[in-house]
Amino acid sequence: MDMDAFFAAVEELRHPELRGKPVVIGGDGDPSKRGVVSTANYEARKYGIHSAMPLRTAYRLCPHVVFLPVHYREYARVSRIIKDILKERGSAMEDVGIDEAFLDISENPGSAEEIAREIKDSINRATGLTCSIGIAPNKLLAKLASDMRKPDGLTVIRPGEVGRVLDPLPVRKLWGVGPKSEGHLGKLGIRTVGEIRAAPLEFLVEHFGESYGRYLHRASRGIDESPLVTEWKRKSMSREETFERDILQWQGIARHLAALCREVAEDMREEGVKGCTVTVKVRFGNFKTQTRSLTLPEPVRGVEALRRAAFQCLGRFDLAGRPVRLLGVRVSRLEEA
Ligand code: TTP
Ligand code: MG
Repeated sequence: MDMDAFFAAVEELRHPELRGKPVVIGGDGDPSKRGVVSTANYEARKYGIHSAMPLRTAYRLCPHVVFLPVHYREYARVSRIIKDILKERGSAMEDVGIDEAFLDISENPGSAEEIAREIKDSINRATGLTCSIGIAPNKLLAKLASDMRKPDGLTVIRPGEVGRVLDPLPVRKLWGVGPKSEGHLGKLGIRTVGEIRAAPLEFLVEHFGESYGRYLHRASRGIDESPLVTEWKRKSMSREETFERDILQWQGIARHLAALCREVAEDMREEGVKGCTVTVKVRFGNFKTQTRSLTLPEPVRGVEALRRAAFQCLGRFDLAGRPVRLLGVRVSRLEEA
């Protein structure tokens, strides 16, 4: 499930007079100042305006766009309502970002399409907003499907249709293919998912390395066995911090991570627990959220061991050039100290 033009849609609810007008949400809403587009509504996208574009450029493309500042707390409030609706309707939910989640409905009775329709109705009744839902046998395909008929879409990819649906798509549509890989694939004459699928595994491994080459080989066939990551289970202790301003400098991130470790270690000491798994969560400036975990042979309890593990996790994020908006530390698999 992915909400449609999320920040803009929430603002349009708060300001009904905006309906039908091109709207851009970003920075403090002043296109003469520095800042980028968080999102544009579908009206504004007609002018070529999109997320991450400088506000100034958006203004140049369409001077009569209505610019509004980001009211993150309001969007987070609406997001919680939506996630609560989802959680009640599946056996597990993976929270991907402020406007996006995976829901496991494989154990639900009834048709998946009917469940999706009911979810769309409930979200719309509770918030006044529309979302797009993709139904598929795995996360990779469900994510693709959710994006295929935006806004207010509902798309099903059945196991037998994978080739027909995937083959014509540009490579960028595959999860994990960014602009860099797109360029690299393009130089090899590969522009569609079908063309990746036609490439031999050895060819992909030769050009993209063992791990990513194999990933492309599988993903182009719609194969994905990754489980839902239901983060922040209750049997854990965690602390997180959203920054006043996104942090770009590694030193700043490191300082906050160390402070969070101290707090979690203190919480653990007070509760008299220790735990084996340490997880670091990073939410980037674009609100996409990732976690990296480390499970140790011996449970950690002191701040020193926790910090070592957390920094090992931090080292596994690709932080270069990506502003960080939130940092979290969690210790799970708790037992009594
Ligand atoms: P998206 O789901 O990528 O975009 P969207 O919901 O605005 O539009 P769509 O209908 O295509 O799904 O992102 C969700 C919200 O996250 C978006 O409303 C604003 C925020 N965001 C940023 O702040 N910066 C970004 O670069 C992106 C991509 C999103
Ligand atoms: Mg969205």
